[in-house]
Amino acid sequence: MTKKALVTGITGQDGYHLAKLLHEKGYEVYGLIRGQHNPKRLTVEQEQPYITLIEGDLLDPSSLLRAIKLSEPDEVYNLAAISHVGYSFKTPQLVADVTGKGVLNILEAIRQSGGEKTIHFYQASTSEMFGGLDYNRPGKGYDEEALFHPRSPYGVAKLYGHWITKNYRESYGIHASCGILFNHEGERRGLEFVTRKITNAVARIHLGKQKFIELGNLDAKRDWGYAGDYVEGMWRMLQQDKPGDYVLATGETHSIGDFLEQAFQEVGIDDWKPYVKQNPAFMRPSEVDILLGNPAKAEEQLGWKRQVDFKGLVKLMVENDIKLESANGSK
Ligand code: NDP
Ligand code: GDR
Repeated sequence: MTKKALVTGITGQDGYHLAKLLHEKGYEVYGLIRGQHNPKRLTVEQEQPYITLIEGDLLDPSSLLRAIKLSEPDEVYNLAAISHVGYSFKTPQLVADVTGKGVLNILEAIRQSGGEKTIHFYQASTSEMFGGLDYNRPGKGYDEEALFHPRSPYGVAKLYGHWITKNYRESYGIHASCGILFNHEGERRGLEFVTRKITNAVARIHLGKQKFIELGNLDAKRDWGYAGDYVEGMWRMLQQDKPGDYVLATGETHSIGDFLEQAFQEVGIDDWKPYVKQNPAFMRPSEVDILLGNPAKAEEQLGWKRQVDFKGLVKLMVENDIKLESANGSK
């Protein structure tokens, strides 16, 4: 029988990749979309016509119950969130409601629909829950047992989402898994995140449309993988007999400076410094200095491994942005 999946956050980066993967695997895919006039709706309808869109919002529990009743899913992937760490310092209460309590709202909708014994649930947890401080920084990378110390309203809200998911697993026997995913990027990454901001600027500088880029902290290090690889790991978690928590990461870490160097080299520029200005507006009140993940459990138990490496990731993003910016004329 055809499996059915409901994906929240369908208009986001991961929503795109996951819906594509599920469709290729033969699923009937439903996507939760918010707002009475969401400008991204048309893009989804044009690019992924196989998705059935259902109106709803993580802040509106009745809309979540309706979405579950309409889609009757075998699997629910909760990707929706306010996901920008810097923005979460500016709207901390909204982020608590959406990124934190929104997880409770959807878990309750699953229970109230009577689906707690049948639906497999995925929660999009994050490496931001670790915080990258000296005292809890394991040498070989954060794994599922590492200590949490979130450093932003976003990270704190995600930690609530993580624990309420585990609590519903323990309390009600829901097949609920948390993917603790380290940064993953790609062609669909929002322009507000540092990798895409850089690759877009590099493309524009290369094409003579822009002279420099303004960034915040260049020293932070991240474990960057490719989003297309990571959605495969999400799916694998929900195919297990038992639910669990899994880190997905590459096991490598690079600074923003390293990313700049690699991206500018793609267009033949060896010294990136003349093209980068630092602007305190992009600094955060508290920073996560370094993230490095240890994906050993996912590799062993799920047979998951990232395919795209750091160099390959930067290359595909720069090439994609050159293509998009070239098609865009002189704007
Ligand atoms: P994006 O920011 O690209 O997408 C977020 C999605 O959430 C959008 O579809 C957005 O819809 C939706 N959304 C926001 N608010 C609401 C709401 N109130 N009700 C319903 N939907 C809402 O995130 P990504 O695709 O990058 O990430 C997916 C998930 O994984 C997020 O939860 C993120 O926090 C988490 N994560 C991401 C990582 C990464 O590196 N990308 C790493 C670890 C975790 P709209 O278009 O209408 O705004
Ligand atoms: P992050 O991603 O905070 O790791 O969260 P982001 O790309 O926003 O920042 C990464 C690092 O780059 C530094 N930085 C800048 N960041 C942005 N956005 N813009 C800038 O101009 C800039 N200059 C320097 C940041 O300070 C930071 O150190 C992402 C999101 O997808 C989360 O939802 C997800 O949970 C985590 O990854 C894992």
